Amino acid sequence: MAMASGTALIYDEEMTSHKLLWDDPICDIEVPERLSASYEQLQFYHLVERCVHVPAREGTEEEILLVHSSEHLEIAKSTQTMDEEELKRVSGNYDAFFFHPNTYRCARLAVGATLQLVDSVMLGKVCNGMALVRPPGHHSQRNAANGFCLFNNVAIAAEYAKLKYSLQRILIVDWDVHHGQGTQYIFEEDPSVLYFSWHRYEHQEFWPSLKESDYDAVGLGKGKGYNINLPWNKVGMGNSDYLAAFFHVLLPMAFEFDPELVLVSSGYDSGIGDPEGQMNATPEVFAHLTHLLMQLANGKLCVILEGGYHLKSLSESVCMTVKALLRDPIPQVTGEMAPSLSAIESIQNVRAAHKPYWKWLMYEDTSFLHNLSTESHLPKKTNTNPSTDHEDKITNNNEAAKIERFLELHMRNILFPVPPIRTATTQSKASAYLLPAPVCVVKEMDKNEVEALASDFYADLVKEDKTLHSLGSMLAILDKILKKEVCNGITDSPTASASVGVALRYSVHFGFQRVLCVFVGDMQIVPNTQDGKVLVINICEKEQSGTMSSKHFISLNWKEDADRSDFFSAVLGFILPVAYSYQPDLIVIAVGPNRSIGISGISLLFGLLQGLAESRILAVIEDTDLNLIQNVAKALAGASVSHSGAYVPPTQEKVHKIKILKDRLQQDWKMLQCSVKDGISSN
Ligand code: X5A
Ligand code: ZN
Repeated sequence: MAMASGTALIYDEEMTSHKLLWDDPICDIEVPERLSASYEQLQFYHLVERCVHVPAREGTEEEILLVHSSEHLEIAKSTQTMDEEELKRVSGNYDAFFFHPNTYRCARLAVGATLQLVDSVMLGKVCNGMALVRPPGHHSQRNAANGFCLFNNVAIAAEYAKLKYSLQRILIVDWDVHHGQGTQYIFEEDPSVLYFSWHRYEHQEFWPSLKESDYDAVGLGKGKGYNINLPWNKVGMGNSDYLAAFFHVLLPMAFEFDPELVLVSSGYDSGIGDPEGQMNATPEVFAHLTHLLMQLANGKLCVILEGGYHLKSLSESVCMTVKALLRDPIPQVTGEMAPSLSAIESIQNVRAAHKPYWKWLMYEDTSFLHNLSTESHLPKKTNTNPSTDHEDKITNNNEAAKIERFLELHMRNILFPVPPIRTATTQSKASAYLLPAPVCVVKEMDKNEVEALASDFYADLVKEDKTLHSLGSMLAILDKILKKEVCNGITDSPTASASVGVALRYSVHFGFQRVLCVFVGDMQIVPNTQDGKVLVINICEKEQSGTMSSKHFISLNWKEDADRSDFFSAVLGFILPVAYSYQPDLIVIAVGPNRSIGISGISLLFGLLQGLAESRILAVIEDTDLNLIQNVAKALAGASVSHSGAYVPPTQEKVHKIKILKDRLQQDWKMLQCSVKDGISSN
């Protein structure tokens, strides 16, 4: 089957007909405008027309019964002909749910829309996609509606995909701010579905206030280890907390699990401004979360709407998600890149709870940490100055309007035009024609142009004519990246380190403040004189002498055995956190000879790092291995790369090496932090 491309979008206006018919201060946030506002914002950014429109359909009774009891189905069905009084009475049987005469029809459309998305992805009609649905699903249980949810759309989709496509491993990522306890109950004994949820918890104070939402609920029976709960014990979690959760909990597990399909229970009540979540994450972080998940399951990713109650925050976050699905370069994530102490505590605890079940955690020194920075033993704050519901509503509305204005400005600040060309190379090499089709060939600079542009930068570096010659290709591509005519590019050079040295000087001279430079293989690295403006990560086999090592020069001695790819854990647990801490505005990756890292590791590195620096990556290759060059070009051009089976957990020795580096660097590169044991003060 040809490599699937394209992004599906499913939206059916009929799902806006489900609405609350009476006064209910708990349910009145789940409004039809959640759907229409999201869709209108997608139209505003011209994202709708770039997606493949897939129609919704009704889920069949048989499909609903994959997860739910026939009693539950029959009750739901019976509400279609009820009058308001009866609807209110039936709704009262559940915790936070309302029926409308068209609710049953909408819920069946929500199920069907989700299954249409799964079919489109599994049949290769598209690579990924998003379904905008109402009512949401993740609180719904076998026999009960709950928390605005009637049928569990995502859980039904997982059972459906297992059955119809014989899938053996499905990952569900639930980034809604509430715990999808419904989904947890449905799969808690099922090792074929890995369920990850983070959620506002506040030591069980926050709805649904369940003991089983805590980090120690790891699954039951055969499903032990396949339920991951990351409880947030404080409000105000932000971009770096969410990214840290991905780096240090979800992603290593997900790569070890190696799913064949990823489903996202995509609630945006975990975003800034949401009245339920009270969190701080800004819309662009959802583009990053999406991008990170796109590296799994050969890119097969289905995003299904759950919660999200601040209309502006919701709709901008939906747009950022779809932008990432479409493989547009994504905005840099804003804010201080350091997880909060409370987030680190939660991350540490869930890692400790899962240590028995995951090979990658085997040698990590994880230990539980209880209530170090929390006041959980104090009684819940009582309202000393009681204000009326009415006053509360006014304060909340003011707050919501403030966030709305903030987001209007924020999005204008971070969004940028997408360069017309994605990946560039030059004709310098016969192999150019062997590169994948979307790579665009640009003209290299001649000797005079090179001299005029960069003679100040290479005099001491370029000792050989062949190096000078290769600069014509490198500079042509770099220049187009800097001028935002292309996103990324690939060039070969007989002396990559000298070429990279010139590239770094040229970029800094051009005005770039933070260039991340990754060397893979044995290379004579040009000393970094651009203090702080370049961060070098050197992945080599040879042990480097300690003299060069500093916060801006990190040497990672890593050698894979012939058939191993244990480099994955270094990328996820070390390189990625350092890169996100640094927030580069350009990335240069040099791949040289004697590289001890396999092609799948290198592809993963390119895939993941594209989430940074607005996707500005220059690849300089000093290796004539055509397979390598093609794979790097493919990754840069945005093809999803299969890492299936490539993940191998690291040895004790490797884990120890990373730990030493982490301990040394986590004060400087704070996204490395995943435990509070040493080096972090607890205030
Ligand atoms: C889907 C979702 C929230 C229910 C909150 C009830 N439900 N207090 O976000
Ligand atoms: Zn929610």
